[in-house]
Amino acid sequence: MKFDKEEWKKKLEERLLEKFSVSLKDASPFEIYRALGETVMSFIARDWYETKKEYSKTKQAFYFSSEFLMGRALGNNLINLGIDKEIQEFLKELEIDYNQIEDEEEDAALGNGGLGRLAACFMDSLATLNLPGQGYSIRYRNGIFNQYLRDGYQVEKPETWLKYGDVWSVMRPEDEVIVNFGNTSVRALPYDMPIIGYGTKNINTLRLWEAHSIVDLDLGVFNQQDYLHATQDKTLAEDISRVLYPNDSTDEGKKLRLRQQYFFVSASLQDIMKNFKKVHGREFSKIPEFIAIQLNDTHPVIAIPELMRILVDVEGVLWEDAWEIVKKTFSYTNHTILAEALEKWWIGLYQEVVPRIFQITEGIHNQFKNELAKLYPNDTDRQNRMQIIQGNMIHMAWLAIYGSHKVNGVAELHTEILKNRELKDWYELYPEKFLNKTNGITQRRWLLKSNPQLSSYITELIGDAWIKNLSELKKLEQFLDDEKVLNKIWDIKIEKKKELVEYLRETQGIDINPKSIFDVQVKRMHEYKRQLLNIFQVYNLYQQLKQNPNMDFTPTTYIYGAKAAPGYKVAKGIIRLINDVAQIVNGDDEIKDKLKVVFIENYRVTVAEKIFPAADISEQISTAGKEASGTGNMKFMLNGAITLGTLDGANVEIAKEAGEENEYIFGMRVEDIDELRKKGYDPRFPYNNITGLKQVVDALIDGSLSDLGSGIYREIHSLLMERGDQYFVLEDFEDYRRKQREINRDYKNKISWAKKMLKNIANAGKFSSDRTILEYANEIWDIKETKIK
Ligand code: GPQ
Repeated sequence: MKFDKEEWKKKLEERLLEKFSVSLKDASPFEIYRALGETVMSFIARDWYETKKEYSKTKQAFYFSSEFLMGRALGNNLINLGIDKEIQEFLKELEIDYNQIEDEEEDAALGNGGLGRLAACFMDSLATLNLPGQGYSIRYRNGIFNQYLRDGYQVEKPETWLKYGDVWSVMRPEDEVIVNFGNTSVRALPYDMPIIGYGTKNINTLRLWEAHSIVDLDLGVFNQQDYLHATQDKTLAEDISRVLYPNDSTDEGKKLRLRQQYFFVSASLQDIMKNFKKVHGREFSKIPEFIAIQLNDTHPVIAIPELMRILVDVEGVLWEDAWEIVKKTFSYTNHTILAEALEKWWIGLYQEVVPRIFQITEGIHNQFKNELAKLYPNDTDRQNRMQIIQGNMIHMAWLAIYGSHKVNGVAELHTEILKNRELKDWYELYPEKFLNKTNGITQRRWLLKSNPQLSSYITELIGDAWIKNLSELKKLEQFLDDEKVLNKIWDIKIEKKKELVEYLRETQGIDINPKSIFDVQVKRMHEYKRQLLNIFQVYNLYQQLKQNPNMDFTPTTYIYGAKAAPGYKVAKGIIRLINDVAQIVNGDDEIKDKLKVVFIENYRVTVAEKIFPAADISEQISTAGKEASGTGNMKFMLNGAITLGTLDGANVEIAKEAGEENEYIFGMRVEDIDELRKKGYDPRFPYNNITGLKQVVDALIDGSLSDLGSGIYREIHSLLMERGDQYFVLEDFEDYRRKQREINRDYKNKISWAKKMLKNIANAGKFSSDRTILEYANEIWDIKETKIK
């Protein structure tokens, strides 16, 4: 976009006056933020409209996801429009601090973690690649909770991003639809967020539905007798879009959750069908030629019976014809093999919430049951394993696979595990449905925006084509032996570390040495991610440094950031444990210049943008086979952090791209775990035989550490020692500690370390979400570039 300073100034002044009756000179940061946002919205309005018009003529992909973890929009939008520097300069001339303006924006935190952030990165890539793709979800009034620490324990407070409204959404009352549940109906009111592509005029859309009571429509209901009942009804309806479920990779099976899922899926399908009919009339057999719908994990899978309902009940299409359409329209992404995440609904609840959808689901189930009986007449075990309804439960993943033409995992290893293990029966039945789509991240937010220093330097070295084509980074390999370049990327890292130090001093009052190694683990708190292994190593290190004060040691800062699901006691206990160790270590005068432990409160997208560029070590230490992909690992790599990780998820591909010698890979692999399981794993073996391990584990119960009486440390101790240590924390401890020592030595050699950094950056090209999205576009959705002029 061309930037005309006078025009912007005029528009901004007009907005401030019209909206807040204030002059530019007297406006508060909030007012300026708002006016800036509205000015951006007014400038993009025409392109947004044009994009919609063009897309309606072609095949479009719709990304159905219960989560979109967008973060802030202002900075990203300005960058993608190519006017960020100009705006910053312009504000500076007016003596306005851009950072202060930016800080007025709340994160749009409509997601828990990786799955939601992936959806957000995909939106950026779709728009940048001029691809007709749109997101659909819920406009939760409260996103993921804000986390505070009290006595080292997590406390949750509601998140309220819509407190003052949202400048980046446009309400579209003309597109409102009614969603019918068994006994009630609710209004679904859409809000559209523009998704601005980088360096293009295309502006895609994320449509979020807000739930309202139908009584708002019909004031006649508010007669005297019915008043109380009517307000009750209103609350019930509005509850649907009130709050994001705060569980990451676990299923709660709650009624409100099912209502949320059906609500947004039904509204989205009605919307899609309305637009389809405007262009194609009743030629429903053409639906798969113009519509592709991606089901982001099982959460939106109820879309399969819902589209059947719309086609059969509303449009009068024959069941058999409708089923053919459905199968060609949907595809499904699996994001986990954790059993506790695979959604299953109790039929009683499902029937109560969506009775007609239950009948249709039963119809699909019976149809498939008959197919199975013909396919495997002599294998009733297999028939039973694959039933969509088993006992009293509806298996949403099974429904998804049966009703989709493509099923994908999110990293090579993950897809292989699905094919050979979790979904083996299904892969044998439908080998042609299965494919891999390794996740990716957008380099616009995760390098260009979050690390302007490294971005400019890369551009200085190889030009700026990497912004749209990340494999360009490979050209950096020509500088692997150039000490000037190596020194410079080291210096940039130090600069980013200093910025993080400053931020943590201001927000949490902590003092950190920017020359120490920044060893970082940021992600949701979960046993399988093994933050416990990390903190055990730190505690062991602390004991060693106490015993041996002259030990050769490079000062290290261990940094953590993680939210725990509010009902997940063990995860909350581990947060307390980290803070407990932090207090001991940081409070020890003999140690505090060597070792520091920091827990960053309320980890979220905006803080992540400060953390990734400042990290030296990227902790990716999940139990092999458990992390489907990971995407934080890619953000670290792109910013020159070295992976300390197991061969799990996309770590495998990261090590392959950068060379295993440029990462610190440790621990059991998937096959080793299988073997050990077969042999019988006894955690008492490492506990008794690995030096120092016993002291660490026992510290949980011998009074060295304190959970302040909650009993959670004893619980963790028992999970390890009496209940089999199912994530192999003790088994992997020794190898992990060995790699930590190696890192500590290697870091001293600045040039060889910087070379590793550069190797990682240069080989991060594969992990752009642009690559991922192009694969989805070509191999699953069959959508084509549709560029706006
Ligand atoms: N993931 Cl099933 C989530 O963030 N939430 C979920 O509910 C499920 C998966 C993650 C997964 O754990 C990561 O390994 C992936 O990188 C991420 O999805 C995106 O695929």
